[in-house]
Amino acid sequence: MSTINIEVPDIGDFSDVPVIEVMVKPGDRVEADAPLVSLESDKATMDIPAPHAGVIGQITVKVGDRVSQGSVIGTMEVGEASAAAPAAAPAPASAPVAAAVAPVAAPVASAGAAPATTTQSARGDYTPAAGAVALPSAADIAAELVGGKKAHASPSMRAYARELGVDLARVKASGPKGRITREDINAFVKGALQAPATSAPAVAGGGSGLDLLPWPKVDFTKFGEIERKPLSRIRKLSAANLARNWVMIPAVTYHEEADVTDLEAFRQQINAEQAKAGVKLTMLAFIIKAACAALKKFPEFNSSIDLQAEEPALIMKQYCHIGFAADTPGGLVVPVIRDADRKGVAQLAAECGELAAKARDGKLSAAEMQGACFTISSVGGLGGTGFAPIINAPEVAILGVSRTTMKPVWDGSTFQPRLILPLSLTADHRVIDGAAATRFNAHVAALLADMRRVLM
Ligand code: CAO
Repeated sequence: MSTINIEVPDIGDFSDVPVIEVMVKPGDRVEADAPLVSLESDKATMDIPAPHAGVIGQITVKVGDRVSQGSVIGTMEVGEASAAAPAAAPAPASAPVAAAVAPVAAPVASAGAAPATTTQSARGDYTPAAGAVALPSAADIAAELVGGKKAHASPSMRAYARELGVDLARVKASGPKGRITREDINAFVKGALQAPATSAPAVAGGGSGLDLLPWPKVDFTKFGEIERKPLSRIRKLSAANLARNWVMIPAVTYHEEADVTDLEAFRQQINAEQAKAGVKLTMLAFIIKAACAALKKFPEFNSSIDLQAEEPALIMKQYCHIGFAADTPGGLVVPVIRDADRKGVAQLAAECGELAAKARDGKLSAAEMQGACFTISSVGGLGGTGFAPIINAPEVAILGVSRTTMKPVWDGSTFQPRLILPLSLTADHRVIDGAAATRFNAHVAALLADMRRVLM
């Protein structure tokens, strides 16, 4: 064993740089390149790495001292072999992290591709060729720029945070000048682990979680008068479900048009004939009927994906329960019609009416909103030319229906006025490819154009 001086390596054009953090103490055993001390100039933050593996003898600098290349910051005990070899050429300081806002622009573009290096393996260099540089994550930078919060942390702390998937913008700093220390990150992780499972994800980035910005906090009273209204129970529940479904399902929406001229004429004729009997066939009931037939023909649309099982699988359902979105004063709910495939259009229309009324009165039971295989969201009574509905997980598709309009359709020799119903099918791309979705849509359109096909 021998004692060597720990010197500040080549730190580029910087000199007289203040020490902002001392990360080791006498007696600590460190690996080669482990960060010992952090420096921060007005342009950059950098770590001074251990030149060898060994035991720290003493640290002769403290926070606030200024150092330049060659300054001795302490001593360490190292093995004979390592002392003899490259002591004269200590590893360079780890990559500087831009402290000012402007130079951050370049790392934003490359941060996603930068390897998530641990502090121990980081052999920092000023040249990009070194590869393992401790760049801030996109989330760190974005949060700092957009949220106005600048996380003060050394490269090693950024690397440590990245290793744990911690968003530094959310960590409370306790170090000098508002710096984030290892203890701060540990405390944040501990807090996140102890938080209830329902709280927002505490960690982000690292390729596993969602590297999302924090929700903007705005004092709206600065801009004018406001009124604060509590969210209804339905809105709170559906907000959480919709947000999950929106971010977790790789969904694509496919648009189609159905010529419902003949169907609408038939519907009106039956309604006129049976008005006295109180029968009212609705467009929604016909669409449910057509959807059931299409689900039979394309069974993957009547499935759910089970990714939690040891062996991920598709659950193919042998039943056909259809949900339909109902607008209520409290918010959106989705009553479910059981075994819709076994019911006639009149019965479907009647059940839809009853369930929608119950929904509006807030009287739907939980069972009446469970078990749907496929959902239909019709805004046709209100308007719309097309929209992208959000899949109601664990279903794999949803059909959006907008308002029928009379359109000129070319029949080969002349334009004919035809009643056209816009269909918007959103499908989970993990289960349903674009070709299958388009076939499904086209089939539903063909059924609605001629409901006799449902019998086939
Ligand atoms: N195009 C044109 N008109 C349509 C239509 C369409 N696609 N669908 C229905 N209509 C007309 C009907 O003809 C009816 O008019 P008349 O009373 O003159 O006959 C009127 O709209 C109401 O139709 P309806 O009684 O058949 O009701 P519905 O089946 O359209 O709707 C329900 C029932 C529960 C779906 C509806 O009340 C509702 O809540 N819709 C909103 C759903 C929603 O919010 N979806 C979005 C969810 S995602 O945010």
